[in-house]
Amino acid sequence: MSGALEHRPRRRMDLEEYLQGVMTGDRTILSRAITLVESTLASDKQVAGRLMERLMPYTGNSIRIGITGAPGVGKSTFIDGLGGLMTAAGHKVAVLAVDPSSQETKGSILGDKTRMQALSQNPAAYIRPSPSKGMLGGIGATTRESSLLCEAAGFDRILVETVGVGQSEVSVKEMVDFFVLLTMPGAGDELQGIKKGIMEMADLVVINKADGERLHAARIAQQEVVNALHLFPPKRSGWTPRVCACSSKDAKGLDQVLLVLDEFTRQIVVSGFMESNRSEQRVHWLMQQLQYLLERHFFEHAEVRREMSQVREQVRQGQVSSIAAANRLMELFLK
Ligand SMILES: Nc1nc2c(ncn2[C@@H]2O[C@H](COP(=O)(O)OP(=O)(O)OP(=O)(O)O)[C@@H](O)[C@H]2O)c(=O)[nH]1
Ligand SMILES: [Mg+2]
Repeated sequence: MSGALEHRPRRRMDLEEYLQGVMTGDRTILSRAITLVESTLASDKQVAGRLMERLMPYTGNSIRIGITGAPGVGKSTFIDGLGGLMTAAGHKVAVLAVDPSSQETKGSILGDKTRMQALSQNPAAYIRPSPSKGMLGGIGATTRESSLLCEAAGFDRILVETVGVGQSEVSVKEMVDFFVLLTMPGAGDELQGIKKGIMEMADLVVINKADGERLHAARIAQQEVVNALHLFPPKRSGWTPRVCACSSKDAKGLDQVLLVLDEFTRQIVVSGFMESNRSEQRVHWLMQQLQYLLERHFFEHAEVRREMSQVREQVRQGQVSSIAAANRLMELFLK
């Protein structure tokens, strides 16, 4: 059925078709539903909103896992291996790759598919690159909805890959249960600065590429990270972060990662953190959504749009202060 749909010119699907398709796990329709929630067209937004509303009761039955790390550290290869183990254990795996560079380098989406070679051929897996930069609402604004769609489609392991270079991992942290930081031997300087902030968020740090001549360095790196983690305050979840070493390329050590994930899940389900964390995340999502809507309505407001370029010019020339100008535009909006 999916093939037939793909080759026909795209006709608009109605809400019931989206619903049916997603709920029966039809991948083509799932993909179109994700495209729908990513759309910035007002008419699409409306259908997307109703679709999400109807599907919400069928979401939540998954473990959401965020995977971050510097470019090239091996995230996709890691997910390829880990996802394979998950499907072998009977799970259905959805991978959402949030790629901050995909706006500029269109090639990286293709790159990700090829780097997840096994998983992209796996009938129990679904891989979807997500736009991020340049999207209204910012990184991850639609990734959350995409992951809910995947849950409604029956995927019970959601893996979100994001490059740890800025804000994206913070947004991803806000939508997952379990947060993994991938690093590699010789990346010792990563313990400084921004990486430290990311490491503090991690439930698990994986030293990847622990193979070949990097094996020894991997052991050292592992100890360094263990030491670094001791310096952070205890987590709200009560979970003590772990450090694993693995070779995604040789599929070594990935089973250990799954064991840690299982232990983590058991612990946060029992303690109630899983539920309370998801509740907090829903509130966070509400606030994000409000910000997005306010911003959109503001910049689409007819009067604001009419005045905007002139006001910008006045500010540029130094005739009006930025604050006074912002206040004036806000008055127009609120009138
Ligand atoms: N030796 C070794 N190489 C690895 C391992 N995992 C990944 N690589 C290699 O590292 C390179 C980058 O791997 P990717 O999986 O694409 O890394 P990534 O973090 O997803 O990269 P971006 O998505 O571009 O940020 C590829 O050439 C992989 O073959 C590993 O465990 N050992
Ligand atoms: Mg990748």
